[in-house]
Amino acid sequence: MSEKENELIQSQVEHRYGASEIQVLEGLEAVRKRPGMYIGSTSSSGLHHLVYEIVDNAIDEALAGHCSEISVAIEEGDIIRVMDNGRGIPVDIQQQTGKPALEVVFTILHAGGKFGGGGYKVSGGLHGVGASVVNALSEWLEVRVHKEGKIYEMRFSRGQVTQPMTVVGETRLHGTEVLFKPDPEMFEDTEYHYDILHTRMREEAFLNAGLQISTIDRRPGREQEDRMCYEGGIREFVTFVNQNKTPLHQDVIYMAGQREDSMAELAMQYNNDSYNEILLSFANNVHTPEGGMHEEGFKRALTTVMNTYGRKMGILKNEEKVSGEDCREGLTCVISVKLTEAQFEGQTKAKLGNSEIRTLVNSIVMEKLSEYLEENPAVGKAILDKALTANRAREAARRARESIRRKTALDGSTLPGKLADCYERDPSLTEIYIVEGDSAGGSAKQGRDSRFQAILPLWGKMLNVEKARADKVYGNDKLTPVITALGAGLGSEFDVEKLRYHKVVIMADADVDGSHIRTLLLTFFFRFMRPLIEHGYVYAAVPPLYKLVRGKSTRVAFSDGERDQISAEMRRDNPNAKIDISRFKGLGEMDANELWETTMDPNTRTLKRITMKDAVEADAIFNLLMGEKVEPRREYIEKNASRAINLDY
Ligand code: 1YM
Repeated sequence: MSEKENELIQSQVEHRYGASEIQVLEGLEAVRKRPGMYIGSTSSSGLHHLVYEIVDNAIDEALAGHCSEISVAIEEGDIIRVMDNGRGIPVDIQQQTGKPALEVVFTILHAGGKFGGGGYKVSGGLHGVGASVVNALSEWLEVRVHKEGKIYEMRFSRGQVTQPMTVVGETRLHGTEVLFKPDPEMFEDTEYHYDILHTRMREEAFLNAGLQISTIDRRPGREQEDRMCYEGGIREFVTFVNQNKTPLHQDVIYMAGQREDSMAELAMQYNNDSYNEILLSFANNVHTPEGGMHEEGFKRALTTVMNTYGRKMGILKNEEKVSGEDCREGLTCVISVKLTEAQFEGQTKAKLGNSEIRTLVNSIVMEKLSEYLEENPAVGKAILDKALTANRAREAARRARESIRRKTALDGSTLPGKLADCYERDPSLTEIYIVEGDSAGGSAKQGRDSRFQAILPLWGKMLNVEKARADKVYGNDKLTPVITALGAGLGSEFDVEKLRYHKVVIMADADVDGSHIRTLLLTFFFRFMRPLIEHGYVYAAVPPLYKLVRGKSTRVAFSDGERDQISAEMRRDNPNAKIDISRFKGLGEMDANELWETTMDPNTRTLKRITMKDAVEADAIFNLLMGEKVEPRREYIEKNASRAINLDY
């Protein structure tokens, strides 16, 4: 039976159209020629993107109501296995091409869900190009489909079919399994980071209420597993973000609505001990850190509802008003919208442009939030009181700023004494390295190219930004040099046009202290100079971890994997050659030359651009480290003590 069927499939496969074959080759060739165009980059972020592309198809299947479980595993050798319990990718022969749909999905660009389907297609994907791109960039890929009693299997190598679709067994299950090994010829690094996949999958689980997503690391010595399923969806997302904070009210406020083909849901909760605003927005499950129409609709409605309610309840007197910023102080809010044709705009295509969504979100919040506040007057009063306090503090901060400005301390006319500035004046060409510790600062000053690189050493513990209101930050002697050196002010008066450098590089050791300094600075930028991060001006320097010396030749490695690879390369002509491998203990240990070559020379260094997501995470870690809750802090420190190096937060 199955043999006959295989023969049938085989004969149909053999009777391929030359033209479609050529189209496949050209398509996949294009992907291999310019991988960055399809997956953003060939660095670690592109490598992880491959997984999201495959998972997106499984999530679409869940959105269509046919799949309840997805698992993502890293197997030995950094091979990825994604499984779902959906209907299984169609295996029938497609008329236009004469090939099984399964083959088309994995070999033709932009094939995902565009045919044979129908139904509600909300795949957002920044690069939403799907399975064929992953296939083209994999050394090999295997797919198995459990469907209608049979297991169908197909294999590929670098996008080319190596085993046509074959029935390999019988089954009572249904679903799709994809196994692939990213092509080392295509990626700078092929090591997967469990934490990156886990964080992303957790986000997907929050955004798809009730969907169970598991992540598993099966690499020897690093085994771990997380199972995530949130019946409460984005409500639980808010609870998760606020876990180390003290809420102002118990309930997470939830609102949802739909119009025509679009739907929107929001969850929000205010915190008592935080002045910070965290607004996480998503369109078709894609994070939109640059905001857009859904955020605009929310912000406008929130301000209107609060002022109307405040006046009605007599909390706001006469001409008193609260501003949008006042209304969002201490707020954590998640907005998720789904729409058929999402338009992504902005510098990093991370901003939602569809204006109909602004109207939808606005009307949901106007109606549902007013209703909630009417029904829960105690919560309503607490929120309005908080906004009023914010308003008064902002007013006090403004007065404090004015008085300081009169003393010209913060307007950039007096630069900090520790700053070694550069000669170039055009900010788009200059960089500032904020360096932890005086000794590393010394090496950096000697090693830099002073034409365009400025160095600012920082030392000692910084202040607890979370507890400091805007009016206190100004006087702090650790942060003032950063504010003055950047020259763009802070808070609502931060003016990116005045910024003196368009690359702000945080250079700290790859250890616990270094990670604290990074967390502190990122949290500070996130809270008081947010446009700096939104414009992509903040970077983390990535210093090497190892130095390898063989005779006169010296190389450095940035990860354990790279260390092993380089050491093998250095031994290629003589397997017994002696290679001296040492670990850099800190930046302070490198001389000026080493620091320049490994960490500062634009031609050879690695810089990690900090995204809003990194900053939000730094902010969460900061709360954990500085907040009042002892237990989560102890857990975090215990969990991280064993692996002091974590540049991926
Ligand atoms: C582990 C990855 O790809 N699951 C998956 C993909 C599809 C379907 C089900 C599916 C879709 C449809 C009908 C439809 C895809 N099908 C296609 C195409 N998991 C994974 N599960 N039946 C099954 O969209 O109508 C592309 S993806 F195009 F062939 F329909």
